[in-house]
Amino acid sequence: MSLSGQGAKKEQANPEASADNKAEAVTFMQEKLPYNPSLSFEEMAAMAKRLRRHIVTMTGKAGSGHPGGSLSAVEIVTALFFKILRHDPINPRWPERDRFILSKGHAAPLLYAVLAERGYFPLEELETLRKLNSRLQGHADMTATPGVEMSSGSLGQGLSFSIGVALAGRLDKRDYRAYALLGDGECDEGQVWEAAMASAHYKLDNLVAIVDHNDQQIDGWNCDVMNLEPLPDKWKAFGWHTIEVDGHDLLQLIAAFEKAKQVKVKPTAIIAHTIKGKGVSFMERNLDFHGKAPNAAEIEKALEELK
Ligand SMILES: Cc1ncc(C[n+]2csc(CCOP(=O)(O)OP(=O)(O)O)c2C)c(N)n1
Ligand SMILES: [Mg+2]
Repeated sequence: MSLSGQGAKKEQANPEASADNKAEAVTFMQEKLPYNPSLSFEEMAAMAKRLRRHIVTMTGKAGSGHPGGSLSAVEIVTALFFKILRHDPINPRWPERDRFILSKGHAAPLLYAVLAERGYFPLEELETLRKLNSRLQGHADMTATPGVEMSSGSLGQGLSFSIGVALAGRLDKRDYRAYALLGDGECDEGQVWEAAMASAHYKLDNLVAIVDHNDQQIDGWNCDVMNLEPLPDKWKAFGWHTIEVDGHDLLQLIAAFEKAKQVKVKPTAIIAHTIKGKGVSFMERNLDFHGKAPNAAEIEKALEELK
């Protein structure tokens, strides 16, 4: 899809807002952004903490949103956006960019936090989460927000979308890679397994699926709602190269992403063992915070822990 095509569509929907947003974003980027920050391990760990603070404050300010499943995948996106992805915030639709597809779309606060920190739009915009006319709605909109590759939120679809992206790269003879982040509860969806089968069939070695395996979903533990185990064996049986990591260990994640680049003729699944609500003691493994924002006292306590 051409960039101009997308922009034109957006301008048709709301010409004024679109023009304003574009001007603001470009000015900001040109003035303030480093093109390619090369963070040390310590700086990446600090960045992960900053992302957690953003998730807490933006959902708190919005009074709604999904902190638990956003917090569990913080290290995954930190490793991707600050070490692995080939991308350019100044040119979000660069045809050669690697694609990050957030299939578990309710973790939009996480995506917005990392996009803002990486320079796709101003950090101050995070405060507009879920507000009228904001580009940062409860579930991301690829036609509105720079850096968003897919409008997601209806679970189960992101891997199928990523297959299209990966096949298009092959047809266009481009060497970009596609990374899809799925929830483990999301893997209850049959469409995930149709996509898993198709990815192996088409030998998509430019495709990586990361499963945020926090063992919980909207209202229960996976083992009670729908037993997924043995999850890594299932991906293997579907023809994927499969790697298990501690999903909060940046070094393990980076090593897994690098290993995936070497794997030929099959896609790679990274099963990242995580904790829902990670980093905030009273949110960890607490399903109340799957889809509920922290109140003022909780925000204060969380930010104290995330200093
Ligand atoms: C097709 C579809 N069904 C139901 C929902 C409602 N829903 C939102 S989040 C969620 C639970 C997802 O669990 P998981 O994938 O494990 O996410 P995480 O634990 O990372 O938050 C559900 C059922 C949805 N968004 N889409
Ligand atoms: Mg889960």
